[in-house]
Amino acid sequence: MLILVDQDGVLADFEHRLYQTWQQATPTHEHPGVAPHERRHFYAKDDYPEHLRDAVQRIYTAPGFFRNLPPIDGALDALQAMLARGHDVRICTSPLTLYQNCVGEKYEWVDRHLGAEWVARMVVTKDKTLVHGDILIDDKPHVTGARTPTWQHVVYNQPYNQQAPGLRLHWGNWQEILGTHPGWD
Ligand code: DGP
Ligand code: MG
Repeated sequence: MLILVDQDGVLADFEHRLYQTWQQATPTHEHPGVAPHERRHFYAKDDYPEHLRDAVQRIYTAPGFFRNLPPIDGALDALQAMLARGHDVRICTSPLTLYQNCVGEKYEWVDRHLGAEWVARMVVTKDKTLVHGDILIDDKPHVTGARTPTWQHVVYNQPYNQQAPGLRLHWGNWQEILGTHPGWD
């Protein structure tokens, strides 16, 4: 199978780093920040009051934010295990429109945590429906674009996508969930 795996919120822990940076940078009497388990909207900004959204954006667009995201537990081992099982695995990620720091740092992140072989496996696009695949593992509840996708979206489980229907995968159950797919063996 050709398995597309999203980066932010699936491999790299955007949410914890954002919360941690907010807490370090902002006096808690103004706003304590939205803890990862309290996040309800896919876009972090939408979980904050309107007057604080620019401040949230400044955090994730700042130099070093994407470079320093911690890997989500189990994610890197899972990628290697999928590859070892004979699947073709690609990292399929959407850059911020404010791309200046995000794009290069996403590549740096993959190089640092997975190595050059995986840098060559990156597909960076705003529209994931234009990418072929059998499965897309992604934390976005509804992945849409210009075409009907060839892949089946398997939702990576996060507090902000609980409304999404269908199979829910995380790095503790991924073999079980993908094992139900006809192309797995
Ligand atoms: P992906 O994980 O490939 O679906 O990309 C989603 C991107 O959106 C990722 O870089 C994280 C980013 N993101 C998270 N919260 C916000 C937000 O509030 N506004 C914007 N523009 N992007 C956000
Ligand atoms: Mg994501």
